Amino acid sequence: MTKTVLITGATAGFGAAAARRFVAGGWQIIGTGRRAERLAALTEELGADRFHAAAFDIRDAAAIDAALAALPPAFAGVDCLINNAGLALGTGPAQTSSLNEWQTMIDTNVTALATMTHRILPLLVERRGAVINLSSVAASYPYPGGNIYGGTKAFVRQFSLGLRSDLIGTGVRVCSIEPGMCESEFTLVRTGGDQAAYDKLYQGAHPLQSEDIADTLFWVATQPPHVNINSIELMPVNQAFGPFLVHRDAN
Ligand code: 8X3
Repeated sequence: MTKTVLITGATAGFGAAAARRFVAGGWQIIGTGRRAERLAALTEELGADRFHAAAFDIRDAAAIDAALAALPPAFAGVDCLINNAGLALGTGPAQTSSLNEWQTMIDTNVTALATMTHRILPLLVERRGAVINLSSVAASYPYPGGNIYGGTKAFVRQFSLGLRSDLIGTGVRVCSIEPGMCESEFTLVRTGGDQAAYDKLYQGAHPLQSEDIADTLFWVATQPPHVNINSIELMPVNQAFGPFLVHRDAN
């Protein structure tokens, strides 16, 4: 039987690359996102028999319910949930950050991810499926400007590990994927569309690409049923860890 993966945030970056990778691997996709025209383009590219587009804002719990209720019978079962939708907003220090931006990150990266997981878990238990959550290296390693973003990703990592405990005996697998620097629209969103900052960040860094993450997601999803990959951290070779910050007073 063809397996079905539900990918949130399928309109760009990791989500779109994962949709392509899973279709290439013989799966069918339920792809969610806000931008209906991008989902329509993916449907055109991948075929309506392989890619079912569900356009809604992941922060709207009623819209999640409506989209799930409207799934065509061929897409009604879910073998794998990839909670990819998420974002970072801003790179400045906490003390000058926008509270609205903090709230948007919490609503998307934490509340919406929890809501979607809560809705899909019963389906995954039926099929002994899998949840793969997109966390970040920012979950484990703090850096200046990471503040709320890192906090939301730490939630995703810890929530994933907690799900493992609760789901024991169901056959449902859970993994937290924790990428470092990856070249994608993520950075344009984070910098408010600053193309110069985007170019500078990646220059000479040979960052991860969305296809690298998509390959990792597919590998995790296709492990034998008795194997659970708890978490994976991956970074470009040119990104590593720095020293602790030390502030020295003038006197
Ligand atoms: C973001 C990865 O390296 O920019 O999730 O913190 S990094």
